[in-house]
Amino acid sequence: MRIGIVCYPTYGGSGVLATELGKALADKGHMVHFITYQQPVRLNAFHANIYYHEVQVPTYPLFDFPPYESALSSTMVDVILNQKLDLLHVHYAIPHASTAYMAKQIVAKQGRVVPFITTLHGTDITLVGKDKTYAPVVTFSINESDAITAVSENLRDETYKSFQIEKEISVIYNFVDTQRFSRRNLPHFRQAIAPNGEKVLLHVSNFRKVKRVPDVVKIFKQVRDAMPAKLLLVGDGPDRPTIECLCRELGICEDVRFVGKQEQLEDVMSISDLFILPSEYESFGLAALEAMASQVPVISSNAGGLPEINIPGVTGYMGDVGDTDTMAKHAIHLLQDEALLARVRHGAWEQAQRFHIDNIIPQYEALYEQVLQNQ
Ligand code: GMT
Repeated sequence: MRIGIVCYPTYGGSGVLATELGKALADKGHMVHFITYQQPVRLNAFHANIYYHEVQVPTYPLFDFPPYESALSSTMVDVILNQKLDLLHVHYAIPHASTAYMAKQIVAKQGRVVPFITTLHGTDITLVGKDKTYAPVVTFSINESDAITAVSENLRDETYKSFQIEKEISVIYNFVDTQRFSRRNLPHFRQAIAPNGEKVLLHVSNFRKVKRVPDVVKIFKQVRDAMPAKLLLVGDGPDRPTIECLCRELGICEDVRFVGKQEQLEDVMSISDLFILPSEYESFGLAALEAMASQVPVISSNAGGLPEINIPGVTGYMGDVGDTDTMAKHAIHLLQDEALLARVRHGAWEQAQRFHIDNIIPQYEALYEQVLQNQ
């Protein structure tokens, strides 16, 4: 198939998932055309079946807000017509579903029928999409999609609760490339981070409010009071100054390392003992799944879709949102019991195999086939 993929190219779960999906589809022989405003972060190697079309947004002094949606729809039209796309798959509803709808209408005038599939990822529904300003367009464009998918049962249910959706939403879970995310022995790296045999706790995110990164720091403080430990914070974002202040207040700066946005996430995961994700909401928690594949147990909140992947006592433990005491207690208990830790590490790894890329990609392919047959 000739597939157009539209996503946010930045450091974030939906863009990562969309890019990994495109790469996997290309490996299976499909022609994949990424349509984004910059090179997606994980699109970092040449592939004969992958094409990249950059959305250019011309500016003009009249525009306080350059019309990105118009530029995106026009680029979609151009790629559909010139690359003879069979379908579009857009990730994150805002504004990708409405721009796909517009492109579909335009090419229809030229006799081309090109369906579009919308994948809902989380905040497009639970935070931004619900905002009254966007809700009518989001509802309309989701309903106009030829197929809709959500990355967890929780997100599907939240979507039905928040919007008047008249169509079926299929759940297709996030996936992980277990070859890439498999634990490797990296003694030099581990030694550099934890020179005295300290336990290594890890958090990866875009440091937005919804991630509750200050809770990660509070959990870490309790763990560090109980045993020698280091905290690695991967990513960056608006909450960073608050997090730095909290580390200073708690007097733990020398044991907390901000390592920025990392390409080689699999290496960081390979030297970690626990992954911490205390989010306010998480439709799925792709980074937690990547940690599990790397045999890193997960201490998380029980928000959103997290209970669909993090199984207490099997892959890690959970606590209520904001209950840092419970999450810290679980972390300490797990790190102090070597036998339990080994069992949970294995449980995490086993759970990740359920979400193996080879199990999930055929679900998207089957959906594409079905959508094309329905035209
Ligand atoms: O987590 C983020 O803030 C990034 C966000 C995105 O859309 O880029 O991630 C969402 O999509 C991921 C991939 O499907 C999910 O694994 C994340 O759980 C989800 N984030 C939230 O729901 C907060």
